[in-house]
Amino acid sequence: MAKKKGGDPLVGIVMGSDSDLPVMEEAQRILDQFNVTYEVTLSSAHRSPGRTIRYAKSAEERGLEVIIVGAGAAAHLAGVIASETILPVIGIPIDSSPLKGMDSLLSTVQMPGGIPVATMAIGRAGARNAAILAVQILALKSPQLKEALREYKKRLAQEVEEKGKGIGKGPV
Ligand code: RP5
Repeated sequence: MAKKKGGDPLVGIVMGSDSDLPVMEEAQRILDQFNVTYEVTLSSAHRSPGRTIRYAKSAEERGLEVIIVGAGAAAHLAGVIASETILPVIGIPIDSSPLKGMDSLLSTVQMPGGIPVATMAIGRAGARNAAILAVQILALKSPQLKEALREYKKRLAQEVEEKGKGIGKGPV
């Protein structure tokens, strides 16, 4: 069912189509940076509903702690998975349709009350942030991940300082 990366996976990454992979690889890249283990699964709420439900129902007992879901167009995948698990589900709207992700943004973020999906930005930035949010959730019980997140934020700030030097002299 799934491709596993680095031991027992803590994060499940699910996407609705192999065409979503280039965006979802950004989430994998960030989890790799933090040495967080994950598995990657292809399943569609529409084309393979049975497989999707089996995935969601078994996620917790298989040891996953967070699920990241990317889907495009009329994107029901994150909501369907969230309906069958108590694990936190982070949704990434994929810009794969003629509406450039506005359709998937609305169908992922506008969950009716009772079944939350933590919805990120459309596309690659959303995939990146989904992975960081997953690490933040895991960090609640991991001092190492907390420290790694602090370092990550420091690096982001340093990059701005460095890039700022190339732009010109500012007040700070
Ligand atoms: C969604 O439909 C997938 O998540 C994908 O973003 C979109 C298009 O899928 P393909 O037709 O490229 O397989 O279910």
